[in-house]
Amino acid sequence: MNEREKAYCRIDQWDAAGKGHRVQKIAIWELQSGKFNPNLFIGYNIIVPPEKIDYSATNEHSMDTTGTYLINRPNDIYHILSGSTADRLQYCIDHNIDIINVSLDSGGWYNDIDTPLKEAFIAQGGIIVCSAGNDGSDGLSGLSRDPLTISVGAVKFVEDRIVRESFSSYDDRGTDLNCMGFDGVVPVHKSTPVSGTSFAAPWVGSILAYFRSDFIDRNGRKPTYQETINLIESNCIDIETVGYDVYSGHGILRLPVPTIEDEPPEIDKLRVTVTANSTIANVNGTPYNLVQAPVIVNGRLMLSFKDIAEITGGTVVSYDNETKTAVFDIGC
Ligand SMILES: [Ca+2]
Ligand SMILES: [Ca+2]
Repeated sequence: MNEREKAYCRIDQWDAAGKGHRVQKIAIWELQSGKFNPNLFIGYNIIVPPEKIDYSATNEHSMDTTGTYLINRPNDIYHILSGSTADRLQYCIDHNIDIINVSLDSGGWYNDIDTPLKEAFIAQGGIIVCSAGNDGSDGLSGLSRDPLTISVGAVKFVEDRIVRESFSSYDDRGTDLNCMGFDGVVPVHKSTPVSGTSFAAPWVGSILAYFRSDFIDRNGRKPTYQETINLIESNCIDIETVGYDVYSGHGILRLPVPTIEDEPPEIDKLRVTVTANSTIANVNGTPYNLVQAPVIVNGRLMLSFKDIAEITGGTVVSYDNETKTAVFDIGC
């Protein structure tokens, strides 16, 4: 199981070619009451807030969503979100999250999402992937209907054919549904398939992680929202009626065949100039405001750890004043 879907989407070819393997940060956004048993995912990079951990949970939606990502993207970092919608978006902005996955429940639960924070997340290159819903006929709702989210319906293999799942909600406005992903796949922590657009969304999100990782290798930066949309539109296999349609959007998202000329070009070096006692630095020709002016110690120019982390695209996650320990996420 899963091999056929991976082969169809050319994930096996990209893995063999070593393409798209730059680590992406993926946030799993589910209901606050969702449980998570991290013991089912030992060896993977999963960050779970303490209030979400429930060791008795064995079959919860957030774990199936995460386990579906791990089929294709075992080396990415997964953040299980909690708190208010504003808390979650701020967390994703602060931690430079690449992809937010909303599989439970896109329809109706998150209508109160904070619009300026959502736009700030998208403006820094983040993408929100949503399940279309399993109502079958009444159109997308909630976050899935949001024009800025990537809304995903479900297809599956039936013998040698790919068919749309009859429960997969379609798009009564003709503008919201972006593409289709596979459900009926087996998450890494289970032995039976999971079905629903909840698991088609992580399938598409994991393919977007390959695309986005490869884009960063080529361009030295994250793709913008529009560049991600362009990647989706130019890499979907059209199904149902010709062209965009309300049942399947642009079609099934699939990676292109990797070719020799896909060798990533060398990324430009980061050139940083700093001056003692000045908070103005120069990063690749552009003025940059430092948190703290560099000072000369024993004849050497010392730049603060926080500034080094942030110039290279990272963020300082925490600092323990007692043990003098800093934790930072390195950027791309
Ligand atoms: Ca949408
Ligand atoms: Ca079509």
